[in-house]
Amino acid sequence: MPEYQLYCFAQSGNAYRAALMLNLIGADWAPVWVDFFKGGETRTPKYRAEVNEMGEVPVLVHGAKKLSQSGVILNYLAERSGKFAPQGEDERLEALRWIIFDNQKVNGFLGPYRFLKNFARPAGDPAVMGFLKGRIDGNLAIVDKRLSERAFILGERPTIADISLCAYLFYPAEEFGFDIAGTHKNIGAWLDRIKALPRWVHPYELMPGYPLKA
Ligand SMILES: N[C@@H](CCC(=O)N[C@@H](CS)C(=O)NCC(=O)O)C(=O)O
Repeated sequence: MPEYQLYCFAQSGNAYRAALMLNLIGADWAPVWVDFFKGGETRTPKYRAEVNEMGEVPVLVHGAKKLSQSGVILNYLAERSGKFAPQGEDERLEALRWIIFDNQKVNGFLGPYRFLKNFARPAGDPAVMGFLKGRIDGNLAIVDKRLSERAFILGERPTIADISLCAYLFYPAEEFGFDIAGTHKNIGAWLDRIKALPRWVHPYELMPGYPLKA
């Protein structure tokens, strides 16, 4: 049995953060596929009782520990492995600041936007999509500006803040209907730097469940 198990599915950028971290640190891990789309597994009483009361992926199992919230998982793995870890109090707080900003305002809007455009039937109401797109544009501009002055979110080396923020950004542009890397040159160059890290793998290859079965 691998040391870590990760409840996840290929289309989840939130889960990708944890899967990517596990891979980048060279952990011994295996995915546990969650049937989110067809089976509605995260909404079942069984999942909520046995896996995660919040009804979400990712969930990381490590021995007796069961952790959810990708930010918590990233912190746990960084502390255990010493890899991609912020150093010292100032960096730890700075990483946490960007992870919360990401969860709420960057991928926190991108995830639902992509879901409503690409997976939901009927697709999202135009007024809702317009609201989300406005928030996405404003917040991606903040990240792009940050990356105009440094190679990675905290400075010259990658940390868990980068692994959090890239959550949805490697998925195909067609799934959003706009090309983030193409229109934000600093984000594009930063994604290339993350892609160049040893053991980087695309979300659709790293986690099970792609393509979706009809
Ligand atoms: N802030 C959470 C977000 C997790 C999340 O929303 N995961 C989605 C999948 S991408 C989910 O499981 N949603 C189930 C639901 O909301 O019913 C994290 O970073 O782990």
